[in-house]
Amino acid sequence: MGMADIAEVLWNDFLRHNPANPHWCDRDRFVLSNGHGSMLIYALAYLSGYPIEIDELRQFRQLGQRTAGHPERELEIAIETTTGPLGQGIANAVGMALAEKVLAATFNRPGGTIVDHHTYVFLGDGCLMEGISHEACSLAGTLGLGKLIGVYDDNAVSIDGPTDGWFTDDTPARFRAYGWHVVEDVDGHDPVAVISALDAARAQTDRPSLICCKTLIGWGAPNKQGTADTHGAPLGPDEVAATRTQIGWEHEPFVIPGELRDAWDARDRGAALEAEWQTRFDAYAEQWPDLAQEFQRRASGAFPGDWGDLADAAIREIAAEGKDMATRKASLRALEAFAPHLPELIGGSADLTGSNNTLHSGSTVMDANNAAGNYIYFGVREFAMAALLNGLALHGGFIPYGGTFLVFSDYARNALRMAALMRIRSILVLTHDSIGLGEDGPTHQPIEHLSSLRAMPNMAVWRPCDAVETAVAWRSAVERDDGPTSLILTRQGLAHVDRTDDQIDLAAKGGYILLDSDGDPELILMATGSEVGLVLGAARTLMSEGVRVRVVSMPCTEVFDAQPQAYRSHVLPDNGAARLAIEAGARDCWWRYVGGRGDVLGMTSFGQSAPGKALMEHFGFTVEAVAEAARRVLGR
Ligand SMILES: Cc1ncc(C[n+]2csc(CCOP(=O)(O)OP(=O)(O)O)c2C)c(N)n1
Ligand SMILES: [Mg+2]
Repeated sequence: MGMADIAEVLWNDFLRHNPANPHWCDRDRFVLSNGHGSMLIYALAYLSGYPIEIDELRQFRQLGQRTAGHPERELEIAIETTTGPLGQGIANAVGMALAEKVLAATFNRPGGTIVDHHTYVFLGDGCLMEGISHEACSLAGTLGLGKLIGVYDDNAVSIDGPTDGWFTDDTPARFRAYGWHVVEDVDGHDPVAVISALDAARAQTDRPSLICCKTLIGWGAPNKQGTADTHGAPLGPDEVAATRTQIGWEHEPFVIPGELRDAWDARDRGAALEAEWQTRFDAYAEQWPDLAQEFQRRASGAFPGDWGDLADAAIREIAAEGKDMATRKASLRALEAFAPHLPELIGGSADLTGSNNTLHSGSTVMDANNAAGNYIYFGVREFAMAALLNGLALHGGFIPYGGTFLVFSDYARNALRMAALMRIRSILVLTHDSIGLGEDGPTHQPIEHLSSLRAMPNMAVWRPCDAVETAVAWRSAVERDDGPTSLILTRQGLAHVDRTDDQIDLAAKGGYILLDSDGDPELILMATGSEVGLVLGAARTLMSEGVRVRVVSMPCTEVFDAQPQAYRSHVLPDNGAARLAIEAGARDCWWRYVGGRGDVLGMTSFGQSAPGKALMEHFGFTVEAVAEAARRVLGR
C-alpha cells in the first residue's frame, strides 16, 4: 500500500514491457527488492494484463499458487527474480543493469540500437541495512550503470518498529558517495513529484540514480498506517472497512471496475513497443546480418552449432597434453579452450584474479570507460559478486562466472542458494579447496564447505582431480541450463591421470571407474580432487598385496546421483565389497556411499598453518595412511 502510488506512476507512465511477451529481450526490468510486498507485484501484473487470474490473488500464499509469500522467478507474470532475502534484489538489479550495458556496447551500432532498456528496482530500509546493498551499489556507482534506477521506500519503519533506534544513515549522502545521482525528499504519494523524479533519473545516463521517496507504510489504513503493524499482518475486518471509507473504494473485494482495468491494461501499448523494437531490429539485421544472428543466438541461450564437437575436441586435446598442474590452473586451461567459442561467458573475481585464474587471454576488462568487456574486477565483494552473477544470468545473453576462495563461498552463500532455487546458470570458481592450500592457515582452509554446498538442493559441486576432469567439469557447468555449479579447485599441483577415451566420456557422469582389478572388487576406494592421486597410489600397493581393488573417481556426487540406477550400481556394486572414501574436507556427505562396512577418511577439525604438504601428512592424507585404512576396512 505504501509503494502503490509510486508503482502506479512507474508502471503506467514509464515501464516499457509487453504483458503478452514477458520474454521480450529489450523490456525494462522491474525488481521488487523489498519482496515482502509481493502482493503489489501480483496486483501490477494482474492489472497490466499478464496472464494471472484474480483468483490467484485471492489465493495469496496458498499451497501450489504462483502468488507465493515471496515470489519465485516467474517471468510469465512479470517476476524477474526472487526477492525474499532483503538486499539481493537490488544486487540482482545491478547485475541486470550491468548486462544491459555490456550487451548494448557489444551489439549496438551507430544508427542501430537494439539494446536500450532500464532496470528499475524498489528497495526498502531492510535492503539498505543489509551489507550487500553496500557491496552492490558501490560497484554500480564505480561502473557507471546509468540505466539503473532505484526507488527507496523511505517509510522509517521495519518489522521491529520505527527505525530511528537502528537505522539513522544519511542515505542520500551514502549514495552520493558511491557516485550515484540522488533525488531527495520526494513525496511518494504525490504522482507529479514521482514523475519528475523519474524524469530526472532517466536523464542521467552515466551514473545510477536513487530516488528517495518518503512514504507511509500501509497508506490508506487510517488507524494503522505509518506503523509496523501493517508490515505483514492482515489489517483485520474493521480496519479494512475503515480503509475503504478513507480511500472511497466502494467495490466488492477482488472486483476491479472495467474502466479501471482498461486504463491499466498495458497489452496494446506493450505490443506497440515491441513492434517498434522489432522494426528497429529488422533494419539492424539488414545492415548487420551476422551480428543480428549472433544477438538472437545469445538472447535465446542457444549454443553455437558446432559447440559439441569443439568441446569434445578441446577435452581430448587437454587429455593428450597430459600435464600435471593445479586444478585452478587447469580451470584457466579449460577457459582458454572454451571461451573463444562462447562470447557469452562473462566473468571475474572478487579481487583474487591471479589466485583464481579467472582471467583468460581473451578477456577484456569491463569498466566505466569500456562497457564492451567480458571481465569484471568485482573487488572484495563475494556476496555482491554472486548476486550480480545471478542478475547477469537472469537478464539473459550471458553465462556468468566468478571466482573467490572456497572458504569465502560462505560470504556469498545465500546468493548461491538463490541461484539454486531459481535454477540460474551461474558458475563459481572456488579455488584453494582444502588444507592443501597450506600456509594461509585455518581461516583460509575450507573444511565443511564441500559438504555444505553439496547439501544445497540443485547446486552441482565438481571437485576434479586433474586437468581432464576440470575441463569436463567446466563443460558440464556451461551446458547446465537449470542451475548453478561450484567448481572446487586446488591451489597445489596435481598429477595427470591417464584415461581411455571411454573414461573421459564417463567422467561427465560425475562418478566412474578409474582403475579396476580383474574380477569382482573386494575393496572400493573412492575420492575426489587431490585425494584421487593418493587413492590410486594406495590401490597399486594393495593390488601388489593381492587385493582386488576398484578406484572410483567421484568429481560430482550430484551428477552421479542423477544417473540411472543401473549405471550407479555398475560403478558401486552391492556385492559386499568393503568401501573407503577419502576427501580432505568434512566427512558428512560420504557415509551414504560407503555403507555399513565402510569408512571415510576426512577432516574432523579445522586445519593449521603450515606448508600444504606437511598438513596433508599431518592430517593423514598419504598413500600409506589410505592403504592402512583400507586394510582396516578389509579386516586385514
Ligand atoms: C535477509 C533478510 N533478513 C530478514 C528478512 C525478514 N524481513 C522481511 S521484511 C523485514 C523488514 C524490512 O523492513 P523494510 O525494508 O523497511 O520494509 P517495510 O516494513 O518498510 O515494508 C525483515 C526483517 C528478510 N526477508 N531477508
Ligand atoms: Mg521500511
